[in-house]
Amino acid sequence: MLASQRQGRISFYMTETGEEAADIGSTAALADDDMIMAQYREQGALAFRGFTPDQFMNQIFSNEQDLGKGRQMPIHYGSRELHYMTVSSPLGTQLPQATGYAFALKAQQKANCVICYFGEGAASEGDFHAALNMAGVFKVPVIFFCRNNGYAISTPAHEQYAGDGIAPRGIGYGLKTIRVDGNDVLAVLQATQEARKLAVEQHQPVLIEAMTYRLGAHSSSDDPSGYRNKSEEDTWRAKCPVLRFKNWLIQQAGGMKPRRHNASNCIGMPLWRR
Ligand SMILES: Cc1ncc(C[n+]2csc(CCOP(=O)(O)OP(=O)(O)O)c2C)c(N)n1
Repeated sequence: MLASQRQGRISFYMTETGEEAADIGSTAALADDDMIMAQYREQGALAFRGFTPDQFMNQIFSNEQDLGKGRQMPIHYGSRELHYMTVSSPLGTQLPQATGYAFALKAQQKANCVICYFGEGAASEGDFHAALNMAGVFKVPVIFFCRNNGYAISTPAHEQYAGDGIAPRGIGYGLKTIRVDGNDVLAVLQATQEARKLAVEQHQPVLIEAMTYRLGAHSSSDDPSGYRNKSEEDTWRAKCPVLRFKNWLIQQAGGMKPRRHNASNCIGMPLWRR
């Protein structure tokens, strides 16, 4: 899809390289009819729910089979059938919407929850604070899932906030809060299973902060070599969640020695470095 953008076939694209464990591991902990309110970098969650490669293509090419009928920019996916709210561009809008949706689930006495994905950059929006405060006060079944991937486009996390990340804000608003290694798919799965129990069985809103790294560019309009160096990227490439899970599976099978990950065998190597 990124190659299609480079060939001029589509206008825009965004990858989630390096963050696959965060959204896929968390969505795997949910019921199929729990609502997903995504930011834009969670196509793994949608794929996990069963959105097909053809459906992704239909959306990014804005053709007549696109569920949004070509009204949205590429990557603004949505599926009523798969309980995936259509992505909207203004940062943070999904956060208070998630609280409201969860409020309705509670009012209707449904045994479901909402998961709301967002980045650490979006957590600087006022909507983040309104959403968490209302969720804490009304005790609604929502899981706020922060992908702390180190950057908001070119702004590094240490310029985004002066405190200790996003997790302490959950405690401040009276939410159960979990910080997890976002590159460990099994840890994310377990954390979200616990969060779902709290949300659905006790109407306890939960904040999960998954620590991860955006290995790719922000979008097809971005070139990260302008604001970070290759050695930093390589440090995180070695913690690639896909390779970690692969090595774990091999170990479970009592098989080959796990391989270290390096730039030459990277899955999803960014195009601008090829
Ligand atoms: C209200 C608003 N302000 C600014 C933007 C431009 N913008 C789009 S994505 C982005 C960075 C968001 O970073 P983060 O929430 O950390 O998510 P990530 O891209 O790292 O996954 C910005 C500033 C926007 N879409 N909406």
